[in-house]
Amino acid sequence: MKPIEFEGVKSKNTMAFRHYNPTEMIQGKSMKEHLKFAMSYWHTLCSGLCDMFGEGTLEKTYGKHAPMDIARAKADFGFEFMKNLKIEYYCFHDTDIAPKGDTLGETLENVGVMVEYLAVKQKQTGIKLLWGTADAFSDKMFMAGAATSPSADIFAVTAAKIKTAIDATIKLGGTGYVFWGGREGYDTLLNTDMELELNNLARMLTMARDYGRKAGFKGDFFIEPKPKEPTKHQYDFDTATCIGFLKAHGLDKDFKLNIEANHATLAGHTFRHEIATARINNMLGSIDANQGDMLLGWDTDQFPSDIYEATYCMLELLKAGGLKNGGLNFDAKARRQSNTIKDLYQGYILGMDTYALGIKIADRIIKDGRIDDFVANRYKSYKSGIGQKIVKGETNIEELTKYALDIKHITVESGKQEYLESIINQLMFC
Ligand code: XUL
Ligand code: CO
Repeated sequence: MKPIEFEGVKSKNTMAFRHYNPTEMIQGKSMKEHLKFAMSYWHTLCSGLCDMFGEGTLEKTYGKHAPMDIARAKADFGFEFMKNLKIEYYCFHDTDIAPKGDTLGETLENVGVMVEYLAVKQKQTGIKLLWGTADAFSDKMFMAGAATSPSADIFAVTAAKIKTAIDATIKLGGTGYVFWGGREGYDTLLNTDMELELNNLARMLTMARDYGRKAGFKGDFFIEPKPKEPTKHQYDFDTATCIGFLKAHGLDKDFKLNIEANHATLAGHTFRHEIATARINNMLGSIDANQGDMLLGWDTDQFPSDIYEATYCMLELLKAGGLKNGGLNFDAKARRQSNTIKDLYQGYILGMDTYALGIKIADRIIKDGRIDDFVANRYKSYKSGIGQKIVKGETNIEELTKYALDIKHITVESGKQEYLESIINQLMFC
């Protein structure tokens, strides 16, 4: 496979970048610094593209038979794949990189062996770990949750897996550690002590944070919200819920959000809403870049192709001043019928170009200034007079009542949504 090159917008080659030009400068930083693309180990190197109704359609054993040989071959393929795509980061679960052993001890040992192997690969290629995580959802022992399991033994096993994954993240220089509470939720309150489960979840996050800091982890812990699937009701429902939970348990200084596009839509929000909620709370951490299908009610994890979504995401990121310890991880898989390695390359190229075009348009929107000016002007009544007093906390309900009684004419101006949308289209298709 030849490395994928930037050929520019005139190119019709779907095995080349038309927009992603790593060294192109936007607002004083190169595209690759802004975007920090990452490969998801699980979808890219492990998933055989099976679905609930059928087996996999793409073989992912890399011509090997013994589990540890497959694990090493997987890593070899992955690093070659990232090099070819100019992707400088990756993300993994413990279970992605190493096979399960006969005992928990053996499983964790396998992780340790593969961490050494990955460290060498990183050194050889300059590719870095963005974030690590523990899979505490796929094994059947987690059927009723991990940190929120009714079994204290499962809580302990979860702790052991998280400790090992934090150690792996530190060893490999990862700048983030993710918690996605896949089964941290419930299907029915008839069998659930929600109060104990939520407190146990906080206990686990607190222990993990304390251990990580003690062991020298300087990066961010991330929570990845998702409202449902696999459980009916997941505790980390959306960004606002997670922020409330983190603040209630004193975890908001160490934790930020890892926001996934498809999870946002499952929660009934736009992707931009979730990112903006994290941004205004100073808790925007990282992005899982993918998209869902509006006609399917589950997490389809498709490669992002929606330029509007990518543009609004990049607009928020630019406003937030970028992602410090996070990046754009393609938590995305090719469709089941797209079952060749070439499809996988084309999926990544599509996703990377979508975001590269998105940041170019976001930059145009900011430079054009009409949208920002409109919003600033819409709230101008808070810049002086009574509005300024409200914002500065210099008034009270009695003074406001007196003021309101003296108002002669009230005008609420048009919100001009159509005007604003036409500006977006002008800037998008120029
Ligand atoms: C599942 C999901 C996970 C997390 C990491 O929907 O998004 O892959 O990103 O556990
Ligand atoms: Co994800």
